Amino acid sequence: MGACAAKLRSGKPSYAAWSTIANPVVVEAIAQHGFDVIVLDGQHGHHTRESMFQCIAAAALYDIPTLPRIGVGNFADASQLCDAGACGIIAPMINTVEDARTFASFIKFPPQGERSWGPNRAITLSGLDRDSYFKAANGFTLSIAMIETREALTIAEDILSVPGIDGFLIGPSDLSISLLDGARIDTVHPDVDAALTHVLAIARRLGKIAATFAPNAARAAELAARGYDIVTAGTDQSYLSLGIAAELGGAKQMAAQPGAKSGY
Ligand code: 3PY
Ligand code: MG
Repeated sequence: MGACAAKLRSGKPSYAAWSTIANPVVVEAIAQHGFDVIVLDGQHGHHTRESMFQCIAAAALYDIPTLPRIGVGNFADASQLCDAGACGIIAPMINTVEDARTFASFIKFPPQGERSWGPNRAITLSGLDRDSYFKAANGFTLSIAMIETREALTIAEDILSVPGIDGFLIGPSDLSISLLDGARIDTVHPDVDAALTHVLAIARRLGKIAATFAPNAARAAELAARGYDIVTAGTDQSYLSLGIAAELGGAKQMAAQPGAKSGY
């Protein structure tokens, strides 16, 4: 867990998988492909607290850290998922300084926050003893606040300055809906792009982690090159679609070439 936080703060881009299918077998399949971290989506994905507990363990088998995304305002889940061994938590719709303070308080132990003691599995996964975990946990259990409304963007510096907030993740879909006053979803609209640059600059100044969502490899590469610390590259549903298209397309192509051998 300490290694996860260090990696995400290293200044080198980390590629995140985005898991929506609430099944540890799928997470194990994803974990074999070299992602740095796996987001478990409990806001719009199908994950429940139970499935996240299982998937944190499934990813840990491959030494891959996990960042669960909780539902809006489900801060109590945030503490419990840290107890279960998550490397940190992504909280959607952090729109006020008060939201940010409350979120951080559930992630950090006193005196910084109010996280209640009980990290049963996190201690085992961290390899630390009780006292060392208690001493170090506030430094490596990450609170990532989602900035995805006009309101949040306006006070991004204040949100990121809240003690105990470790970084931000821009949700480009919701942000575009908000910035375009509900007219449409346009994740590459110039205003969204300007927001990506603006909040990244604030994070660099304050020494916070910068993360965002990219729906595909090309956008992920672009955002990594711009200096983002964590970029997603698609979701498990897109990985499935790409794999299916490649297999089915490949089969049809082979079938059109009589005599081609599979080698199987
Ligand atoms: C958004 O784009 O709004 C997200 O929450 C990330 O997918
Ligand atoms: Mg969103």
